Amino acid sequence: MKLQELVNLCENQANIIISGHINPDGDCIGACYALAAILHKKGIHAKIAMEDIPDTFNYLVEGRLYVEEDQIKRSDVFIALDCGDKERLGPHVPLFDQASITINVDHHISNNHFADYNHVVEASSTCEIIFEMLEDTSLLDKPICEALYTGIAYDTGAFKHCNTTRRTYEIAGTLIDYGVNFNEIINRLYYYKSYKSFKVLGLAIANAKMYLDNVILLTSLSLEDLKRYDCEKKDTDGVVQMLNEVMESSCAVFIVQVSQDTFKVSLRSSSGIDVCKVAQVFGGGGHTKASGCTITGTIEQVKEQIIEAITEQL
Ligand SMILES: [Mn+2]
Repeated sequence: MKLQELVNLCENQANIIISGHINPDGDCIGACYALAAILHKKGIHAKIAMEDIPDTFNYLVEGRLYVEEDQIKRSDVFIALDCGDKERLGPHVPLFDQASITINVDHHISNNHFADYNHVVEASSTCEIIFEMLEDTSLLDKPICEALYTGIAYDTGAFKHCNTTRRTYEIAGTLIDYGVNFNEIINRLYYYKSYKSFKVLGLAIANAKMYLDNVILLTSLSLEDLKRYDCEKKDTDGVVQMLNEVMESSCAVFIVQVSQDTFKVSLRSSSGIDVCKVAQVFGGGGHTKASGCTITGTIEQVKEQIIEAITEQL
């Protein structure tokens, strides 16, 4: 799908909504902001429906097109970005169902083509796909490039995951030509952290244990652990990446408690283990080397089930 096809679908429609997955990440947020700004330049005024955006991405939100959730009442066209299935739209599912035209632009291999128009492509990130949808680069400006760069840098782990291609670097090069402060963005995405999240990371590392003869490195944080450092789930970003840096293990598992009986599980693989398949066992999804899911039960049950699902692959 090229940008013009998307523009044609949006033309003469009153309520155009751009949205992404629950717990929006750098790629999801970057893609939504970039596409909204690009469409704006084409005379299409879309609104972004998104949950609370983590503070890390404040630099993208300031002065950009953004509408408070409760101001969005109707949708005629719904564009889902970086979202593998309809359920991942979370609170925005009703807006999706209401739309007469639905569009799905995504790079998750688990994507189940849930919209009327599905542009699902193998790429580093949804932001990379959006860049490729442009017929030419004349619509780009610094804020759009910052948003696209954020998504690409985020989903490639600052250009180190194996989803990074020659093309990814070429696109990043074009974005840098527009004055993107790549050094500051990568620091914000991957290195700057608050003192409290630094401390909670330390606890997660201290709790980490090997399972299955060094196949899995697993750690967890309970609500109590989070409370101890005045942290929320969002302050634990980066824990699973840190685990994945340990050389001896093949996959990293981070479990964080989000309510009494609900746990969010993040998985990373540095081997042949397909963690997307593991997440799918529990209704989650993602990529072969990075995925996530939500499981209910006790922490011990969650650990056991995840270890069992990984064992299936050995
Ligand atoms: Mn993505």
